[in-house]
Amino acid sequence: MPVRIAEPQESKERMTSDLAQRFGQNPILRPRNLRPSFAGMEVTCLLNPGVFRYQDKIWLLVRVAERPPQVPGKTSFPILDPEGRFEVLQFDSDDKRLDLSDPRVISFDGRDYLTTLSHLRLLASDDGVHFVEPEQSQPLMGTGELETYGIEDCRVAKIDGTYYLTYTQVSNNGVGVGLRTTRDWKNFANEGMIFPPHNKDCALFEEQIDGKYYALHRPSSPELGGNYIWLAESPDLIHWGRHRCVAHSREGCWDSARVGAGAAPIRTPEGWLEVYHGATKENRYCLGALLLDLDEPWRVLARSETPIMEPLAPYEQEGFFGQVIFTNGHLVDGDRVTIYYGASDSVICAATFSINEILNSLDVSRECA
Ligand code: MAN
Repeated sequence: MPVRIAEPQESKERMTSDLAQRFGQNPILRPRNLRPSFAGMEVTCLLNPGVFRYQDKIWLLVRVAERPPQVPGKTSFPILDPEGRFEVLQFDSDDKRLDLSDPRVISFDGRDYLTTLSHLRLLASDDGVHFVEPEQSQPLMGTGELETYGIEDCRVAKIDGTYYLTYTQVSNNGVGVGLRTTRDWKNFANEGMIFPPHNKDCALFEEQIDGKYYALHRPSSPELGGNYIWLAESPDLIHWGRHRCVAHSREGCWDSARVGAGAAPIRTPEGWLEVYHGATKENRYCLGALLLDLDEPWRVLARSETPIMEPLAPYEQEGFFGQVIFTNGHLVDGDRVTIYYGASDSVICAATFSINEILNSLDVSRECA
C-alpha cells in the first residue's frame, strides 16, 4: 500500500511507495565526525559504506572523500601517483577549459578528474547506530596505477570465513572493480581488477549456486545498450565469465538512466532479493529491488514498479550532490534488513525494512507505469 507523506512546506500531500523506517538519529555520521587521513585536507563527504559483522561488532567500511580547503578563484583536488604518493593539482576557476557543472567531476580540456579523493575507513559499533573509529585502525588507500583517483563504494561479502571487498577503482585508465580479501581486517590480499572499465557496483553472492560463484556487476555501454545490471559466474571469485544481462534501466521510470546492485543478494524462500539503486538522467537516486531465481539467478522473477526508498528527508534532498540515496551495505536479522546508505553524497544514514514487505511490494510483470 502506498503511504502518504505530508509535505508541509507545500501544504499538500504526495504519494510515495517508500517503505523505509529511517533511524531517528539520522544522519548517523557526518564529515566533521572524522579527522582527515591526509595532512592539510578536509573531509568533504562521507558516503556509501560497506557493512559487516566481525568479533561481535557491527562495522562500516566508510568511503571518505577528501580535498584541500578551496580558496577563491582556484579549484584544487588531490590525486595519488602509482606509488601511492599524494599530490594536489590546481586550476584557475575561470579557465575557459574548465567544466565544473557536476560537483563530483572536474573536466579540463577534455580530461576528467574527481573533485575529491576517496579512501575507505573502518568504524565499529555495538548498537548499529553509534560508530567510532578504533585507534589503531589503518585506512584502506588506493594503490597502483588503477587507483590514482581513489577507491569507492566497497561491498563486503563473507564467504567461508573470508571477507571479500569489491570496490570501485578510479584512475585516468578508467573505472573498474577491484577485489581485496581479508580474514582478520589487518592483513589484506590485493587481487587486482576483476571487472575492467567501465564497470562498478559489484555485489558477490555469499553462497555458491550449483558449484559456482556469482556476482552482479554494472558495465556501461554508452552507445548501444546502457547502464544495466549484469550477472557473471566464477570458479574462484577472481576469474569471471558467462556474462548475462539481467536488468535494464526503464525509460520513463524512476530507474530510467542507470541501475546498479547494492550489497550481497539476500536469500529468501522466494528467491534472491537484491536491493539496487536506480537513477534518472537528472541524477535522482532511489532504491528498488529485484527478485532473482534461487537456482538460475539470471532469471528475474519480480521487480519494484516504484521505489522502495526515495530522497524524502531533508538530508537526502540537499548536500554535496542532492537527491541521492545510494546503498552498498546492509545487515540482515530475520525479516529485518538494516540498510546503511549515503545521503546526498554527504552523510551516512540508516533505515530498516521488513523483507516480507519488500517482497510483497514487487511486481511480477517487471514493468513500471
Ligand atoms: C555514482 C556512484 C556513487 C554516488 C552516486 C551519486 O554513480 O558510484 O558513488 O553516490 O553516483 O553521486
